[in-house]
Amino acid sequence: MKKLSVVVFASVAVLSSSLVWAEDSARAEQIAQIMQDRFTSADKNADAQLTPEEAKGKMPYVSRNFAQIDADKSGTVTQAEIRQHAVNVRSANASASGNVTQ
Ligand SMILES: [Ca+2]
Repeated sequence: MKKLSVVVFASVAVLSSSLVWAEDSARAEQIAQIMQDRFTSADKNADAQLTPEEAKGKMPYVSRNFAQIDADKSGTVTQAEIRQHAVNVRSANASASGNVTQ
């Protein structure tokens, strides 16, 4: 009987963490979509890269953190660099707060 309640508890724990993950993932998808729309609208010459001038005004966060996001120091940022920057910031914040990320 004790074993059964442990199994039930474990299943509930797994289920709730999956639900939290699904919500996070839906939110992440939404954010990714918004980010992509803003990127596309900022990318005036449609070369899939933003110059500091293109980022200015349209993507203020990218504009402010341009040098940090431009990982390969090419003078432009791509969506991949912005995504990678977001991942880096998120894991840095998680380690700072002591939370464990997935
Ligand atoms: Ca561009």
